[in-house]
Amino acid sequence: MTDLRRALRSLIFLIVCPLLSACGGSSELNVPPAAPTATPPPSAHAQFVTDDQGRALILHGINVTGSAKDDPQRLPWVTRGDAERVQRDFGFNVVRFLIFWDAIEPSPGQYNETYLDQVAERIDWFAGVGVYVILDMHQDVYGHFDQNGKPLGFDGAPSWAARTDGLAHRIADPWSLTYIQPGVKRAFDNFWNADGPNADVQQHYVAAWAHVAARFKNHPWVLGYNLMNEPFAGSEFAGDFAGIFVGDVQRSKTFEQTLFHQFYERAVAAIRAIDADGWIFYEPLAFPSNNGGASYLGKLDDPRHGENRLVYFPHFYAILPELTLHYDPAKTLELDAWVEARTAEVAEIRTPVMIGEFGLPWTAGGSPLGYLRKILDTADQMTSGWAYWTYDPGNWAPIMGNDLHETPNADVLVRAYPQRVAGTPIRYAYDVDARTLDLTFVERDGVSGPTQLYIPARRFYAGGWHLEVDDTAGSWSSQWDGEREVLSVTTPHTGRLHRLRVVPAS
Ligand code: IDC
Repeated sequence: MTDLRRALRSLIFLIVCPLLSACGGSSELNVPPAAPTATPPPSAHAQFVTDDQGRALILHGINVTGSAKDDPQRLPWVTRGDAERVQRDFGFNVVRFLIFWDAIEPSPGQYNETYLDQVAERIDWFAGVGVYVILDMHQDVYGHFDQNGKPLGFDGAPSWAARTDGLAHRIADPWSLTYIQPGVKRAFDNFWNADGPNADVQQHYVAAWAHVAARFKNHPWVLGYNLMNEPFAGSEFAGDFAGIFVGDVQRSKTFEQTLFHQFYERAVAAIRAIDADGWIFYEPLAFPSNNGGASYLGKLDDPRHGENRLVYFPHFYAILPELTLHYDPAKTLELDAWVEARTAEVAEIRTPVMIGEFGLPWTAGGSPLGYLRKILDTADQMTSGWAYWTYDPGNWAPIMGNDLHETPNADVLVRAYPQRVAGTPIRYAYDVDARTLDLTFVERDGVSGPTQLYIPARRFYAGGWHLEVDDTAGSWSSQWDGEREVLSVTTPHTGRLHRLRVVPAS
């Protein structure tokens, strides 16, 4: 590793069919068939989240919303109209919906059903337009207040569960530096140390999850549960602030493999006792993984019968562009380190992976849109999808202003993609310049229903588009839903690879 790379690693520790009413075979072109392949090539895409018909789900969406952190009721600002808009205008099929422990359990063992009712009402808005919801138990710097009511961090735990043992803490700038305040670290330590005098804290958190799971387990559009946003190692955090972070990786590694791993296993077991089928999302320690550092958490067990339904849910941020608000496309060290680290981890854990957060203001210098595209291309190559940060009007978002007009980020976040694949995707990719979507997949036993492609026809294909299919057997068919802009393609059961391609008609 070069010195520069090491220094950076240390730093990053911290921180045409639409014109025709029906999209029948006549509008498609056949391309030469691929050679039959008995064994699909190895792929980082081997594992996928699946729908109730066994189809691989590729999820594109957005976080809803950062603003909920400071809302007295901990609710996002969005309306039913926004739920409709994320599907109609942006083609999203998922939202990562922020929920908060302090709203769920304001006093120990007392759950706020009114809050959960309000969350349920909003989930139904998204469900009504066919958008899945991942419930994200959000925290940033542990919680708003410590046990004495003194400001501690930004959101998350109720004050009764924020045991700082009288250690000092104050809000720092940028906000994420607040994590290294002694009182904040202690609150996390008291959370992780599940056998100590504060064992009740984690027990309550896990029980609160079981309560939430009981409430939502039968909801067909609640895809699953994200156990904790951006977990932080407390005093085991590998680093300290001295202008630059110098990491003690071994300490952090030990923590991840013991207390942190055990916490996840407890939370998974508690949810599984209630809900055998919901997908359980989990994040690596945010620092250093957000910015390209490795995670040593290792594989988690899912006690359910059948295939694991755990989803690795890291965030993808690069510190330099975020702090300097400038992205130089020639400097991709941090982004490359992230890909390297996540690829190695996914190869070990064999779990679906999805990016829970990423983002940058479109007003940043250099090439902010290039930054987003690079992450989106990466996501196509190695994940089941992503959720952008965040649906709060402003420079980060695809919308801004009182009239909620689109920002330049919108045209980048909207991409053609396969939403449901009737088998296992081997490869999918959207070429922004050519406006071409490629999908290769292999059939899988037990899967029913068509493959569904989202094609942003109104936005990007004014001249129409063509579907190219490499199945010459002739038994494939397709149907275009112009309102949702979703193309359903039924491919013949040939037992081999299928290739679909969407290209602009002009
Ligand atoms: C940010 C919000 C910002 C707020 C801050 C602290 O955008 O307005 O002041 O949180 O509450 C994350 C976190 C996510 C952050 C986001 C952007 O998960 O909550 O939101 N971010 O900074 N990790 C890395 C970046």
